[in-house]
Formats: sequence, structure tokens, C-alpha cells
Amino acid sequence: MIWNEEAECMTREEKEKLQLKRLQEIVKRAYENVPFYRKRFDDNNIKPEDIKTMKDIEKLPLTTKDDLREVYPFGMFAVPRKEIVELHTSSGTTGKPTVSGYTKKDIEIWSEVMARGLTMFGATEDDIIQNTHGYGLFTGGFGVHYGAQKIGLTVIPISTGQTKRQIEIMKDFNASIVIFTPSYGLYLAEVAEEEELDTKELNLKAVGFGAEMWTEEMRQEIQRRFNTPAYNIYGLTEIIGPGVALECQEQDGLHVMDDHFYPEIIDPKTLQTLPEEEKGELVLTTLTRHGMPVIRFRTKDITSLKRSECSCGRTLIKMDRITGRTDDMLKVRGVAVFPSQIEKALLKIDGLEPHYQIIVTRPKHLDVMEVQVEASPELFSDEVKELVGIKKNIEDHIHNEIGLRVNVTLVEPKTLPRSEGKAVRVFDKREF
Ligand code: DLL
Repeated sequence: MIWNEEAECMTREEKEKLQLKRLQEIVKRAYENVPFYRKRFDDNNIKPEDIKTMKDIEKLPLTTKDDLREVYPFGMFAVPRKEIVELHTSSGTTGKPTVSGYTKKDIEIWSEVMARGLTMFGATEDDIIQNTHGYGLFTGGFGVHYGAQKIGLTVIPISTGQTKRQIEIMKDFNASIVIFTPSYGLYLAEVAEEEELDTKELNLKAVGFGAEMWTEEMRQEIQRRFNTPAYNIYGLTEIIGPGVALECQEQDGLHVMDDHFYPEIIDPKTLQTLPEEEKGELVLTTLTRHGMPVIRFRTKDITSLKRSECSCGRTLIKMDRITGRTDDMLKVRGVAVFPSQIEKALLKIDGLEPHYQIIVTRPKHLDVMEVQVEASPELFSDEVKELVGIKKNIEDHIHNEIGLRVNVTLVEPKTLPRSEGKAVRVFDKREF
């Protein structure tokens, strides 16, 4: 089944014509309604009329997460605030988060692209979908919800957590599709095993997973544990949330919804656009978003594009799964974390040395983050009781900054390795 054959199976000529028309419109809208873009374009001597072919997109300046943050909270909106009916924010960024605003029309687009994606997994209105993504400022919960309801699935909006209950509900309600982050999926499977519930006995026909990096081995493991195919969901808050690209049953790359989101790959150093099939940083332009047009957004995600014929019949361009980032962002339990946030939290506390290490592991499939910090000699000579209090205080400060609980270990002064070049602060020992 294809949700929207007209949109998903266009010829290349039809697609390019539509993309150009939409690009011209969105660039004009951004220029006329968003002071940030007007200034950026003026500074670069670009006028909307300069966009005559799709290739001309390369003339447009790139937009970064920092740019979005600078106009926090509503400076990117191209419509009066009252037309925005929903807000989401990116998780854990340094300083202010980035805000995403949606008009009613944008929510329809979001529902449409997620309906297409869930249909790729084989979902129909006969299915019951258990959505373990968090409902809130994170886009995961609502994005999946809107798509599922557009098709007419029965949604179990259970959100994250209550793992034992999740399994009970999955079984009792006879869920046929489950959505999770890959690490939460494996944790769910493990808790199910502990509860002596055989996940293979569940009546699943597909699982959808995304929001963080994974390897093919991890997919195999999820498929084995749940005895059903697992499909990739990609997206990001700044562009729309989940729904930018999803996998069809071929499981050979994600179809980018390129009539709504135009992808390019650039060399992150030279910023030059790279040809298809070459690996680089994904840059996305929203072609239809009304409330908040985003032009040439640098995702920092590493992938490549390929225009192969797909046996599913869709002509939406394909992208490889994300294999890395160009920055040091980590995703821990689905939440984006930058080492600089940890540093910021540590710097607020007296008696700590600016030497720390972040160690991320995945015992029993659940991400655990440990922060090792050097205490000053005075601190370290304090009583154990006080050290416990200090440890708790640091943990609270970090929690405040990133929204996640971490384990802090105070280590003796001068015990963490010093580096002569760029400090290696992060040890990500998870097996993706
Ligand atoms: O993670 C949106 C989402 C929710 C996608 C639910 C899929 C499912 P953010 O929190 O803004 O939005 O984080 C976006 O997460 O730039 C990638 O680095 C990473 N990411 C998202 N999906 C995938 C994926 C949501 N399928 C950032 N594979 C992105 C690898 C992913 N990384």
C-alpha cells in the first residue's frame, strides 16, 4: 500500500518542477516575513528572484542551530504568533533550545508525511499502534500520533517509561505496531524476558524505531527479539520532527519526503554541495512549511543520498541511515546532550577542577551516563558524608541542564588523563 501515490511516485521531472515552484515560494515567504532571512539574504546579495533552478539553492546561505537559537523563541516564525497552534523544542542543547512552531496546515503536513511513513511499514486502519515516544516538547510522541490518526489506526499513547506496564498493555491490547527508540526497544525486550513474557508471542507486524543512531546489528537484534521487521524513522525538531524520512519494506535506506523537505549533502568543511552517493552532512530545506520556513538547515548528521529505483514503487529519493555526526552531540536515552552542557553545569559548582570525562554505557540496553569529575584537594579531604552531598549537588546541576539523571563519580585530583591537543572527554562505549 502507498498512502499518497500521486506524491510518492512522481516522475523525476514532475518532482523537480514541483520542488522548484515550492522553493521559490518558500524563499519569497521567508524573505518577506522573517527579518532573520531578509538580513541574511541581503548580506549575501541574494534576492528571491535569483532562484531560477534547483541548483540555485546552493546560492542561499546555510542556517545553523545557533542561528535558530539567536532568534529564540519566536523569531523564525513567518506568520503572526496566533496562527501557530503548537510548539515543540529540541531536547538538551547548550543554552536555549530551538523552537519549532506549527500552524494548522503544518500539522496537516506532519500528519501526512508520518501517515506515508507508517503505511510504508504496512500500517492500515486495522492496526493498533503502541507509541512509546514521549508526548511533550519532544516531537516523537505527537509526530507518530498525528500520522497514525491520519490513517485511522488505534493509538495507545503510552509515552515512555512504566516498562512493565508497556509490556502488559502491548499484550492485553494486542498491539500490532510498536514505536520506540532502538535502545528503549531492547530494554523493553529485556524486561519482557524478565517478566517471562515471550515477545515472540506478541501479535506484532512491525516496529518503527528512530531518534538515535543504530547499526544494522542492532536492527537484527530488535527484529529477532520482537520477531517482526523493524523500520527506521528519521527526523529532527527544527525541520518537523519524525517524518522527514522513513524506511519502506525493502529496508534499504530511508525515503525522504522530498516534496516537503529538500535534501542536500555538503562537505562539512568546504560547505560545497556533494554529488549523490557521496557521504557528507545532510542539509534540509522545508519546501512547504508555513509557520516556520527553514532554509538550508545544517543537520550535522552524516549520510548520503541515492536515487535508485525502489521495488516499492516510490520515487522519493533515498538516504542512507545516519552513520555519525559532525559535532559532539550524543543522544542518551533519546535526549540530545552536548558535552559543553555538562561542562557548563560543572562550572557552576565551587571546588571542582575543570577536568572531567563522560562515559556512556548501555548495560542491559539502557543508556547510562557517568560523569567523572576531579575534586579539588580541599574537597577531596572532606568527610565521605560531605562528598556524598557534593556528588548529589553535581548530579542535580547536570540534571537541571540536560534533563537527564547521570551518575557522578568524584575522583582524586590529577587522576584524569591530560591531553596535549583536543581533550577527549567523551567515551561512548555503547554498541550501536
Ligand atoms: O529525534 C525526532 C524523532 C523522533 C525522530 C522520533 C525519529 C523518531 P530531535 O530530538 O530534534 O528530534 O533530534 C534530532 O536525532 O539530528 C539525529 O542526530 C538524531 N536522529 C533522529 N532520528 C534518527 C535516526 C528527533 N533514525 C537528531 N537515526 C537528528 C539516527 C537519528 N539518528
